[in-house]
Amino acid sequence: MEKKLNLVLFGPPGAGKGTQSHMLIEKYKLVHLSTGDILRSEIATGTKLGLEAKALIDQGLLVPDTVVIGMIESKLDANTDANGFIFDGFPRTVAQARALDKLLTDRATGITVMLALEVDDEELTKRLLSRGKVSGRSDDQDPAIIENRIKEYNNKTAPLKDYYREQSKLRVINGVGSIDDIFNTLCAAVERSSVSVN
Ligand code: B4P
Repeated sequence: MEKKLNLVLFGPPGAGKGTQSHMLIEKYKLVHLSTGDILRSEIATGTKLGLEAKALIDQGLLVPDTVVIGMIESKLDANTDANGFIFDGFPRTVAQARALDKLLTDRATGITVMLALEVDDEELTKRLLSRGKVSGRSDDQDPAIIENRIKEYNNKTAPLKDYYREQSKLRVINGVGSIDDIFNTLCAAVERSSVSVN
């Protein structure tokens, strides 16, 4: 198997996935694949996919699996020379995780580790509402939509921890504290995991 570093950055909405991804890609020279960012760019350019995604995102619901899996596949194929990838906000369902495993196996690689940021609901709501004041993101402004996003996470996404635990790839990281301290903990987990696979 090719020795790429492929990280899944996992956690509830507002756990810090985007924040930490930007620091991790710089340190490990990885390609950042954020399904949330790709969807927001489709919305900004007003594509058909973007319009369909907006209707769901604005209710705090997940976009269909087939849509996000297709987006990830084309990004993998556009970056075949990458040292590895950070999957930020993907996978979010068991179907997405299975599809990702297949896409990577077909390309002679696999997930190195899944880093799961844990943050309590009260702190998540506080962070998202505060980002909503500056980002203009419609899904960050209304406490009822944020509650739906957390519910979607608990129902459809949290079970993925078991999926990666069964593969011995789950690392749980406390996502409350300073951004730099959390980053250092993530890097230590990445380094332990990449030694064990190489
Ligand atoms: P995403 O774009 O993935 O984003 P997110 O869950 O909102 O946030 P993230 O965890 O990245 O938070 P951030 O670092 O920015 O998803 C948006 C929507 O797109 C989803 O609800 C869904 O509808 C759709 N979607 C995306 N991917 C999908 C998929 N695979 N399948 C189906 N649908 C999909 O941090 C949040 C805030 O906290 C920031 O303001 C940050 O500054 C702050 N913060 C970060 N770390 C902190 C810390 N340690 N202390 C204090 N504040 C901190």
